[in-house]
Amino acid sequence: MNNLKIAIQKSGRLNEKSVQLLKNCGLAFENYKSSLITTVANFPLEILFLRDDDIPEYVQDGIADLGIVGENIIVETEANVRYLQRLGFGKCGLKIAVPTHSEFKELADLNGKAIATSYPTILKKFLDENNLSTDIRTISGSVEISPALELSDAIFDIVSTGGTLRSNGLKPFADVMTSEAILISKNGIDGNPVVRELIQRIQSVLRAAETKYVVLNVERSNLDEIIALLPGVKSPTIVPLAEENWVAVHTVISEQDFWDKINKLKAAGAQGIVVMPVEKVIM
Ligand code: PRT
Ligand code: ZN
Repeated sequence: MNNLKIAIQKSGRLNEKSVQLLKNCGLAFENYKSSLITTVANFPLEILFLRDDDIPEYVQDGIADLGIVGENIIVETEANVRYLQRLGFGKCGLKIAVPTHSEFKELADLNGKAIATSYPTILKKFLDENNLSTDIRTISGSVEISPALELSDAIFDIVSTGGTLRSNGLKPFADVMTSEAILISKNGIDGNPVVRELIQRIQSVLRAAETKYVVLNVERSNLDEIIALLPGVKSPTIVPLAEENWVAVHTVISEQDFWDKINKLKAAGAQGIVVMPVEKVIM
């Protein structure tokens, strides 16, 4: 049987995190900078390195079985693929932006205007849903300079920090969609044991990323209060310390829970709090 193939971005914003995710899943591979395809040494998988724009269609057509790509590209290409797992990186918004000092106030002000974008399909759907008759100018790059060149009145593009908009004299006007990297597959391979194993590994890595291992010291008399504060933990490990009547509490909690509870833990007598990263969480 041929190995499965997963397509990831060859270079660009999603490349490094995609590679890191697969490596954190215990997959051993190298030479990925110079080749188009590489074989994983310890798992029945090959990795294809492609331009992100090609990934959804390659997966739809079965040239790759799996892919990691931004949701914006999946929606724009209208590829018929399955969403297996949201991956939590490559997060961004797709927004309509207008010149900072322009008169645009409400969506209807876009009627009769021109918007430059590299995402005409997503934009057209949004304009149609809002009954707007706006001219779409499809361009492949440097969308953000088109209003200054009087090629359009507004733009529709990816925004992350907003810095690019600001430095081009633009401001966000309408939020159209949010996006993040997604693990996709072609149809009909859900039951494949290799796919199931890979999804399980990815999920354990994702859970670990939001989980912390916390150790704290507390006097025995305060222990019940501390345990009551630790959310969702069935049985933290309690270890006696050399100093009489003191114990160390070891537990695993989400980073968010930790920040929510830290002050209460200190008020309840927790001392010497140490927080450590977790590598995998198997459920
Ligand atoms: O070569 P290839 O075709 O594979 O890559 P690419 O150049 O088309 O894409 P790349 O690597 O730039 O982005 C890959 C994916 O990352 C995108 O499809 C999105 O899903 C995701 N992503 C997340 C982003 C951003 N954040 C992002 N900020 N993609 C692009 N940007 C650009 C944006 O277009 C704008 O020019 O960054 C600029 C805005 O950033 P801020 O922070 O100034 O707002
Ligand atoms: Zn691209």
